[in-house]
Amino acid sequence: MAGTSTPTPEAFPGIPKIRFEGPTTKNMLAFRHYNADALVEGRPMRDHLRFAVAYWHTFRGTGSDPFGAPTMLRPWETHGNVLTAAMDRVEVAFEFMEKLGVGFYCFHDRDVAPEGNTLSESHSHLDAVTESLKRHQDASGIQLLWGTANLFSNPRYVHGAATSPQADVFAYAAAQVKKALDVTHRLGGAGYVFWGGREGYQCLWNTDMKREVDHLAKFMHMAVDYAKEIGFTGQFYFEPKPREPTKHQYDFDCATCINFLRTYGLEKHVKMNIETNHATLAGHEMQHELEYAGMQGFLGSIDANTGDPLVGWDTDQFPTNIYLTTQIMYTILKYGGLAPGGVNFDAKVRRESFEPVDLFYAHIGGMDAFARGLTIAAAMRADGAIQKLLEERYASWSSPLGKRIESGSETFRSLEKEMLVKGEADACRSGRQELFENVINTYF
Ligand code: XUL
Ligand code: CO
Repeated sequence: MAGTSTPTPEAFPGIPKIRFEGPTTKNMLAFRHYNADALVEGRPMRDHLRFAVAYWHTFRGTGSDPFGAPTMLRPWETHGNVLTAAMDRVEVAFEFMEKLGVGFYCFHDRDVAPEGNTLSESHSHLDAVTESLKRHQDASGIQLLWGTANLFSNPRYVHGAATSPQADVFAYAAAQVKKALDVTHRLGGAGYVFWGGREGYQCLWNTDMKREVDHLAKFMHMAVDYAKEIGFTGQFYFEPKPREPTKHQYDFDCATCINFLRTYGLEKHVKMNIETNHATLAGHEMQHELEYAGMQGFLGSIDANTGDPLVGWDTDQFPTNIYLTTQIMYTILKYGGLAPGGVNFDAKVRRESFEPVDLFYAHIGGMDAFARGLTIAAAMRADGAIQKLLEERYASWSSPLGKRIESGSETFRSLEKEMLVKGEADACRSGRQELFENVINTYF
């Protein structure tokens, strides 16, 4: 059990603490750009980025895919009692996170503790692992960015959880989320995420959509009420994803989610957790999703990853594209940052990268890509060239007519009168897309 097991040997022998060595280092187990203490816009990089490791991919990912068996070499994965394995894995996780130097992690209840034969056995497994997580958090200073519940793997959730056609499945999911909130609270979690694993449909003929979406809202209200009851003040997040595993998920994209939250009176309690690969599946750019959430006041946290342009599913690869991370960080800075959210690597090493050291390469690359994105975005903001071009494009809105329209003192009638006199609008000006893109490239 917990405190009584013999200490496990190092899981990553020979891998030292990862340090910032600067862009010219030859050491691939070092940061070239992520310098946690370096100030950007007056704040340390660590506070802008609030990096988190995703327990499910990094410590539970096996490398299996729809065509093949697990490939990951994880020497610490014992074949003993599942709870013992879960306890040992906590040691591995904290060794990894301490060596990497991240401040946060995220988990689903069932990633950290095995499901038991009954709900009460599952609860007690989770309690045991939670106490170990708590001890490791206290010893290392690493914090929980957010917790969540896995409401999609177990066959009971075949038709969804909060949107299941069966009331007792809804009730079971409620019991599971109640417990997940308890442990997130116990661990001082800064947030709690809802991602609708199977909250959607495969066939509209057998689906009462109105009823299902009403139930989802009821479920989230129960969570908000329970959080208040236990004094959990962490931020709730809704994570959009348009499809996969269902063909349509009710949390399709930011616009859909925000409409849902407002329709059901949840808008004061829930913000968005936005994931790059999910934006891609929705037919949006990540920057679009961030901008949409930001302009509506719903920007909360991000799941950092990327898809593959030639593979159609949610491949959740580590982000290495600096253009992408620059777009992300530019928009995040524009809307005042992420805290209490952060940058959670909801990303997995690819099936072919099966050695433990690959977990380090993957996270180091992702962290450096975000650090680069952050510094480039800050340079763009300091310089102001893009902002100036943008202001020029909208300059007519600062003219007397533009100001009168924006302030609400014009009507269709008054505008018709004005245009009948003028006869034609001023000549349109070029959008200068290539110029914008060229200016952006000057920062790289
Ligand atoms: C699935 C996904 C989830 C959520 C948390 O695509 O992104 O792991 O981030 O449930
Ligand atoms: Co995610």
